[in-house]
Amino acid sequence: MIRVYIAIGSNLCNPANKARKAIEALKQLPDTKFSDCSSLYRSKPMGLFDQPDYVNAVAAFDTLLEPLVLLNQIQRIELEFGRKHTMERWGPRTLDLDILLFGDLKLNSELLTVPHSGIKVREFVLYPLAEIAPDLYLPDGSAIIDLVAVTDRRGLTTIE
Ligand code: A4P
Ligand code: MG
Repeated sequence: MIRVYIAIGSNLCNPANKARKAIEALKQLPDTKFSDCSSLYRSKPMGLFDQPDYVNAVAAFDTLLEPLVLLNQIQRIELEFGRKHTMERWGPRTLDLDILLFGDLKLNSELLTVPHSGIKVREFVLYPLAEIAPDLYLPDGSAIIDLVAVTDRRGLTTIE
């Protein structure tokens, strides 16, 4: 089994509820065993500022799925949550699921980039990731705690 980390983001239509339901949907993935999930975090929008705050979280799983099959599965869940793929880049979204890490795999293809291109600079990814995997190293050797230490929270707060 390969350890994968998935980022969950939502900022429309009761995002905290969406995030919780997305985690439940991810737990149903075939050939995949849920391991852990971070708290839910409220974060300031990155990119376009004139949009609601986000709710973000990170979940950890062990999977037998191939990377592109996993991508396909999480895109199916996004669509089930009413995600419209015509949406503006960095604009508001009902549910965004991104593969942050797929074991130690480094891949840069048209369909899939892992580690996720934003992983090292997004506070709403690094803090929840460090919560569930404080000893984690990225495939390039950087320690998650070192990345967190140099990353501003930008108002990131945990949700009860
Ligand atoms: N793709 C490539 N690599 C991956 C990967 N590792 N995981 C491809 C998932 N997908 C990956 O994604 C576009 C294409 O990226 C997919 O078809 C897949 O083949 P998308 O989700 O359809 O488009 P998007 O959401 O507009 O792009 P992306 O890159 O997911 O958006 P971002 O960069 O994640 O920005 N602010 C806060 N506070 N919190 C957020 O969660 N999210 C965004 C979305 C903006 N601002 C935010 C947040
Ligand atoms: Mg995405």
